[in-house]
Amino acid sequence: MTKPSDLLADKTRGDFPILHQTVRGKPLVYLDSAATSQKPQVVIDALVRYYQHDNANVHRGLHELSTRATQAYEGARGRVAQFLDASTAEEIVFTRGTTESINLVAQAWGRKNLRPGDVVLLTEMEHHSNLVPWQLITGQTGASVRYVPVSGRDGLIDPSEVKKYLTPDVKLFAFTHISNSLGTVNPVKEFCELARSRGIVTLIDAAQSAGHRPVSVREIDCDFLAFSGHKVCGPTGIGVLWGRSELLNAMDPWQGGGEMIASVRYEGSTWKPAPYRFEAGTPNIAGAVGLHAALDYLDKIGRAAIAAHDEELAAYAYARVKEIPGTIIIGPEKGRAGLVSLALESVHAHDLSTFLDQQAVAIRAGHHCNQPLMRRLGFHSTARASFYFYNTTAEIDRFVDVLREAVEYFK
Ligand code: 7TS
Repeated sequence: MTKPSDLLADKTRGDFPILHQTVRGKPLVYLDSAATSQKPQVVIDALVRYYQHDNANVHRGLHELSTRATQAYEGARGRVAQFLDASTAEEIVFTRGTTESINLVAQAWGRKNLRPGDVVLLTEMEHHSNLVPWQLITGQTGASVRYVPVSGRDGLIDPSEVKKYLTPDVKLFAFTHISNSLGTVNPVKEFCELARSRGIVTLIDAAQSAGHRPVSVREIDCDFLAFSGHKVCGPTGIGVLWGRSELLNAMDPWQGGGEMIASVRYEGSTWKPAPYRFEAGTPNIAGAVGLHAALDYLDKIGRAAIAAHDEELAAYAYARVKEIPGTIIIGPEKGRAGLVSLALESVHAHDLSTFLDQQAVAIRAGHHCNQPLMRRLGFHSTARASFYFYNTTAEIDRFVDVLREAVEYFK
């Protein structure tokens, strides 16, 4: 097995203070970036600078600090639009994260457009956050949810299956770009084309993809796309919903409050246009500032280079883990995103992650908010190592060595 180049990690690791620590006396090996990425110093600095110099509320005051805060917040919106290759900043709604973005569409779009007998189509590999919001809104509207099946433990979705499931009663098709437990990269452009030709609205969960590969909403030609700041080197508590202007402006607000209204009378109110009608109350201004810095940082590295690094590390990890007798890896062998989920015949995933943690190797164990998928594949839980551009081949080697020790220990 040829070892991947560590060029990108060598270039960037110095930017992440958190990675340079020992845990229980051993150097930290952080392999949990699918849960949340670490933050480079430039992002931490941007947050501190904002609070030290510019902090004020947005869109309301006419004083200098409020003007600066508003400019920073709206500047971040423009930066996100550029990041996603969107046509205007008005298509960017700031939310708390992917979960809130999807709930927003489920509630605001769903309430207006779903009727008894309608179907929301999902896939079997969706994260709970692209599943439960649809169960809620279909329960409220009398519509129902259907799932395009996953092929099996190789974790693929066949576009011809998608075609079969895109029946005339389907009003919206929501699916993940990259599966957080399988590492599958779905052909999103093809899925959107199939839906569009049938007049079906599409939503892409880009939580695992936006910071890991170039994502252009124009090229993919979807209707909605959601991602989280904290998985793209940004702060927690800030996320994005991108939506086509005409769809956003046809939706009613889902939360009411300050700053989202055009006018309020005791008898009733009218709304601002999108995106403001969806941003009730004081937003996460510092989060948007931090996200702006994160996107600048990522694009300096280059998302195509990040994708190549992810894929190389994943292929290397896959091959090395497979050498260990008794391991079952779920998800595709080729073209996988930067993660490897595995189950061991002899060791429970939680025991495994505790054992790894004793050696300062941080992974995630559990159902990964994919309970129905785990059940469908015949597991309660798996252990997942996930990678980003700052991870090295040596870290994967360390992970595999400790994994082997665990197998011996629990024998
Ligand atoms: N969609 C996918 C595909 C995800 O992986 C996650 C988070 C979400 C949505 C939700 O994102 P949030 O930022 O709103 O929470 N995934 C994981 C994970 O794999 N481990 O921890 C969180």
